[in-house]
Amino acid sequence: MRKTRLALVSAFSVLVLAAFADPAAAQASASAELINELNSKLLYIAIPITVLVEVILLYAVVKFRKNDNPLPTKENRRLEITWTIATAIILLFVGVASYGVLANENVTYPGSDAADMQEEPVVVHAEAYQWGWEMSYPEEGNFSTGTQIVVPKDRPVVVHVTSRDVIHGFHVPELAMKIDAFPGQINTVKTVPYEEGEYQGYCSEFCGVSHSQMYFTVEVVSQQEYQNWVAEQQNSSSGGGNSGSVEAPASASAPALAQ
Ligand SMILES: [Cu+2]
Repeated sequence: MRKTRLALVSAFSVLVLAAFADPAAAQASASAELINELNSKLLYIAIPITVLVEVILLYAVVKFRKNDNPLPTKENRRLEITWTIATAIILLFVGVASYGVLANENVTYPGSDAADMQEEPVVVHAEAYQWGWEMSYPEEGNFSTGTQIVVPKDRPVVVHVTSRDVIHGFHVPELAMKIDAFPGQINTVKTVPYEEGEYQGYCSEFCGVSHSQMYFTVEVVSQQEYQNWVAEQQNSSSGGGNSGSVEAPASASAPALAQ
């Protein structure tokens, strides 16, 4: 019995330590930071509760395994009040913590009027169609870049997402950006990218035979690189060219599946 208890206590301690020792990895965007932090917070609550329930269960199974004459539990008002209040406090914490994240404009964008951004955002228009994407920059001369989005680091980015035909989905998992693309409607998603790099995006709503080829890329670059890129795009679009001259569009690097 002592050994079992010792084993359970050590297992519990290891779990708790592992949960807290997990280093807060650098997050790719403001949205990813909010969502991943909430996830960890909820995990810190869920792990002790899970362990506690399992310990009580195992204890009861072992302790009463040879009980031939089981008696019903007596009413214990104090215990009932305790677990009711404890549960209420935990649920309240979960609710408040989740609402705080859900109400953040980097998770649920409230619309252009409600958003109070300190810095002028980069605006990207993303139009989905069967089967591809047409990205454009309406506030930079409306040039199109095919399946390529380029945005500067540490500046708000607003993506207006719509569809030409059926329902698609705009999803960039690493930046924690996801929103449906509806025909005849514009849905907006916002974030602030923190880490330079190339992020894979794709359609998250099954939309037909070539759904799996609806890739796009989000490239996060420095402010200076972004300015240069915009100037280059504006020059090439006024000269008759159109799309992504910096690098090949995502569809070229994505696995080419037979149509
Ligand atoms: Cu699609």
